[in-house]
Amino acid sequence: PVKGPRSVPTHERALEAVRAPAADVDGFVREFLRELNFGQGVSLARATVNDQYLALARTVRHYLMARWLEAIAHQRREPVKAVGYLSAEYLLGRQLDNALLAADLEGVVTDGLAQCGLSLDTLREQEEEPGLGNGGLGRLAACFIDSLATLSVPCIGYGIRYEYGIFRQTFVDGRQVEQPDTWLALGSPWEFPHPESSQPVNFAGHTETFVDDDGSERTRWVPEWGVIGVPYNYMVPGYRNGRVNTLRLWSAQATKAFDLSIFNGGDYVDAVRAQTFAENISKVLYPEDSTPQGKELRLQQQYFFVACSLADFMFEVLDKDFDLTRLPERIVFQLNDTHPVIAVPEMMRLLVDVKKLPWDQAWEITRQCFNYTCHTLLPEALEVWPVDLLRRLLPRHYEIIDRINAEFLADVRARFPGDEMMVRRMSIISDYPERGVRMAHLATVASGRVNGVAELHSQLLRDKVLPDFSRIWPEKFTNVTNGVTPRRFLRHANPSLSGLITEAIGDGWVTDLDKLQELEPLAGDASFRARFREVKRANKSRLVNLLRERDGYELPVEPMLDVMVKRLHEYKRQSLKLLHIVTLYDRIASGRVAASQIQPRTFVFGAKAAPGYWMAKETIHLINAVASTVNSDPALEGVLHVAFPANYNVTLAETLIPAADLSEQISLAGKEASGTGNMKFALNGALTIGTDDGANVEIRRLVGEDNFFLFGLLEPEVADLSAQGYVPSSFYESDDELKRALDLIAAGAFSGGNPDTFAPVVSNLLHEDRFMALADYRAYLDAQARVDAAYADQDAWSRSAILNVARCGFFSSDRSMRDYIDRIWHTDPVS
Ligand code: F58
Repeated sequence: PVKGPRSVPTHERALEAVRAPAADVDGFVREFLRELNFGQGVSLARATVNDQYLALARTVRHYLMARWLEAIAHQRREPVKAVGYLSAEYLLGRQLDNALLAADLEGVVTDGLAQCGLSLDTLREQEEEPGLGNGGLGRLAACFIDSLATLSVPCIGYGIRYEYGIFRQTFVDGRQVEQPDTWLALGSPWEFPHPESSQPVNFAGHTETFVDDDGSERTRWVPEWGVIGVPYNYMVPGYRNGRVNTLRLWSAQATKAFDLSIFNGGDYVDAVRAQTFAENISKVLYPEDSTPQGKELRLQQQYFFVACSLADFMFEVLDKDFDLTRLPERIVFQLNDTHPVIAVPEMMRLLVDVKKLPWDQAWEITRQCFNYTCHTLLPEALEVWPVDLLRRLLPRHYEIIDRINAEFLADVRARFPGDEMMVRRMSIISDYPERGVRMAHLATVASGRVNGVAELHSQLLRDKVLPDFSRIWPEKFTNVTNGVTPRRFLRHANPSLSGLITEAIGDGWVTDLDKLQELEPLAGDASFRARFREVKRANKSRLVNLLRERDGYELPVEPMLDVMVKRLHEYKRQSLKLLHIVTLYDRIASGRVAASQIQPRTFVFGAKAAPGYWMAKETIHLINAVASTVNSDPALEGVLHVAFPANYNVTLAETLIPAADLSEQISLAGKEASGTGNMKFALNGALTIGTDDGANVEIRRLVGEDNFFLFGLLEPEVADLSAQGYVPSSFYESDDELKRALDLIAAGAFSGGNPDTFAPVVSNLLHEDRFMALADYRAYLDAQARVDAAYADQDAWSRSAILNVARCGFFSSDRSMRDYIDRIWHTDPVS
């Protein structure tokens, strides 16, 4: 990489006082027009909406720039410990409004744009959200970096700048069709490329031993090929506290040396092909959710971004000659699931091979620098890399892993002599079904702390996923319940409710969400309840407008709005939700219940299926089929409606969640690690119907059981039923309504009479039903009947909804971050 000189002559330094433009309307307009003219190169009269948006984004950046540069300089100067958040995904959502909110500029910008004859509402719609994540895990990372900046904790988020983020979902004849997400196409005003800080990353080749100058035997890696990682920096502004942290995302580029040699050989076509090959590494986000992809490109991505990130922190952020034995005083890396775990052998390689530290000392340092968060309970979601692949792509790393494992197993044998079964169970390298590296074991061995993401999950992690590890190292395991940022998901997403809350208790809640408790007495105030209902109504009209503009869709919102939005996965049980809807449909269609006796509802689904997850895609097709049948039946008009807007993403969530009355959190107990959508809904005043799973457990405990609709098997009951041998068809046989619902689908009632269309879905439920939807069906319908009864009393419902808001302060990601700091990181904020 080209490393330009960095130092600036002193006389110039004195001139370089970075000053934000004046934060008033005139100051803004001047800066905005300057950006439009000189940055974008157009006059106001000729500017397209995209020109205007880009100029606006750049103008807003200027207001944050001084603080950002200050934070970066401080990081170099002062010996403070930073958090290095290592995550393959950041599901950021739109940046403009977040920046305006953090910098308190919304008023000035609205007025300034109006002076130019422009509207902020139009410009904000121009932004393509960076969808650099799949779902909960990626969104959590985005919430966490927001909270750390707001808490003034120094943090660098490290990740990948995917050229294509999560696919854009469309429906063709009710089936999901994926389109590439071209989020960079119209310009990316929020990023700052820094090619001068590029990092080389190597792959493949072999290792060899040699005798060093000091006579010691050492190993070196002779790689076969390499790429360059170019960092792109993003601002992560704290909420009105003057702190701006950095998110650094890496983009892969071909090395000059690599293609020059081929160019010189005269083969232009091959040279360009080499470039494409290198740049493929950061081309696209893997859209798999819950089950990892064992593909080589995925391992390349993982190693690519952690190699760049470690070198960046150790040799760029810190001085080149920094005493690395003191590294743990300056950084703590958090491994967001196993995707970045290859960082562990990489750090060992840097310390032992490059910096020539003794192995034991390097291991001591490494163990102090890493902690690991697990986000799953599904065994198939635990990453295992085939030994052959890992050894071919990263031969030196494989050797290092092998040695870590050998030393670890020696330790296990010393503690439990003769227990070879235990040794096998715990080994980082498994023998069966093929030789593979169990990344969760490597992460656990190398980390100071291992945490789950909700109380129940952390307990199951200890007892069921990593039981041997928690037995030998009980103190290593801890819980940090997830949280969501109140800035994006309440203050920004729900301005009406925010206004009402602020009027009642002041605006301190935005950074201290526990303050919402002060709303509790107002749940008993009839006029407050009426205003709260008014807010819901306004949020529903906002949603209607959005869907009309976005999709040309007319959403009926008079009825209760019942929402299930999350990735499509069998364990989350969208099929159970469908069985409820089909049963209501059948009750009316068969005349068992008069339409007038049904509590009217609008059901909204939002869900992407992994492109290769066949059953999930069939379920999407079925949801759309049920929607079109239900919505075109005149007898159901004003009674039942099913909407499935395509391409659910962060932006849609921001309008959808504040409008919801009922939040569907219906995974099989013991399968959803935490959930975070559940928190967003409760915080926005929706009541939850949910199982005793993930963070639902804590939500219910906090909001009170009267304000939460619990149903379904408990986790130990699931385990028992499984052990007995679960027979889904027995539930079908013994519940007439369930039988009718499944028979209707099977008979083709939603597929134009064609019984084949959904036969696989029905057959899967009837004969396999891995996630026990049929076992929970009756309990679910009963709970839905309780929902109907409760909703009939609007005033009592509002009371419960307000109590949900008042009691959910715990679910702020600020609190999660404080927990990480206290239990895991031991870092301090900077003043
Ligand atoms: C999610 N995991 C959990 N994984 O399912 C959810 O319960 C939890 O609330 C959330 O993490 C945050 O802790 C999740 O989103 C992924 O998307 C991975 C992407 C890469 C492949 C494996 C799944």
